[in-house]
Amino acid sequence: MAIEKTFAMIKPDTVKQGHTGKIVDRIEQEGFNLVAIKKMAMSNELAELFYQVHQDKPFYRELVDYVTEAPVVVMVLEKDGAIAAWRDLMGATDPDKAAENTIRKLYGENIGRNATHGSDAPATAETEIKLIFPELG
Ligand code: DAT
Ligand code: MG
Repeated sequence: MAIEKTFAMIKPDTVKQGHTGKIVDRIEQEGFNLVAIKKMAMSNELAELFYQVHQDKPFYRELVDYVTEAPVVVMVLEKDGAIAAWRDLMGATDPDKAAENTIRKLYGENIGRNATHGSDAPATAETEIKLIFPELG
């Protein structure tokens, strides 16, 4: 496997509930290098761009409203096969279907409010990192 970077986000309700430290601890335990981390408020414009691929989905507006309701914690994670590794650690999109002890199983409320985000492919990871961490460019 190759060393990869992925983009990770802890969504607003999960941040508000005080789960950030536990999630970051878990990320480090799993051997990811925490390349960058910051807490930020996503503007409506940024959230719309970030979720552009879902703009025709029925849940698009709900998704944009969710990630803009309070600050998020965003990260760049690095590891061998980081993209799949972070998605594995998060668990399935629907927390009810996520494996035991995955982050979405532990902290997700439902398929819409599912605690965290992770890039799904190398091209997406690059786009998301550039959009949210322009200062790393
Ligand atoms: P993932 O975040 O696992 O990559 P996705 O890219 O298919 O999942 O969807 C992006 C987000 O949209 C997901 O994290 C939560 C929301 N979402 C997906 N499917 C949904 C649905 N059926 N109803 C409501 N929200 C949904
Ligand atoms: Mg996705």
